[in-house]
Amino acid sequence: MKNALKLLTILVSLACWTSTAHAHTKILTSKPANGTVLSLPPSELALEFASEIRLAKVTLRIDDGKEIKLDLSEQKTFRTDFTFPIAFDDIGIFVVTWRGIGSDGHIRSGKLQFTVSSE
Ligand SMILES: [Cu+2]
Repeated sequence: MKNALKLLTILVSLACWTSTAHAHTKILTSKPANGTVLSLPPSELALEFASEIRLAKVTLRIDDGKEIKLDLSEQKTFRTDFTFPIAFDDIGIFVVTWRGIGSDGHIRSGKLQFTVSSE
């Protein structure tokens, strides 16, 4: 009985420890930042994650129209920083969608958007 209580105490404290220590990989900052309105299209997209992630797919969709898959070939390893050149000059709403596997093995995905407006 005493041992069972001891085990329970260990399990409870372990559960608390893992829940506070565990944080899923998420975006820390991006350039352009989420929600930004720009007057000129950016020349690159930079993503910085809070912990290492191996991205599997990053797409850029413009005004619900054309969707561009960004080239990850040089950035296939686990890392926190990713940079993609953007070589087109559309205006409108840009939606970036990313998906990858965090360093804790969990599949993570997210979205951010920015606007390029001529006004
Ligand atoms: Cu996780």
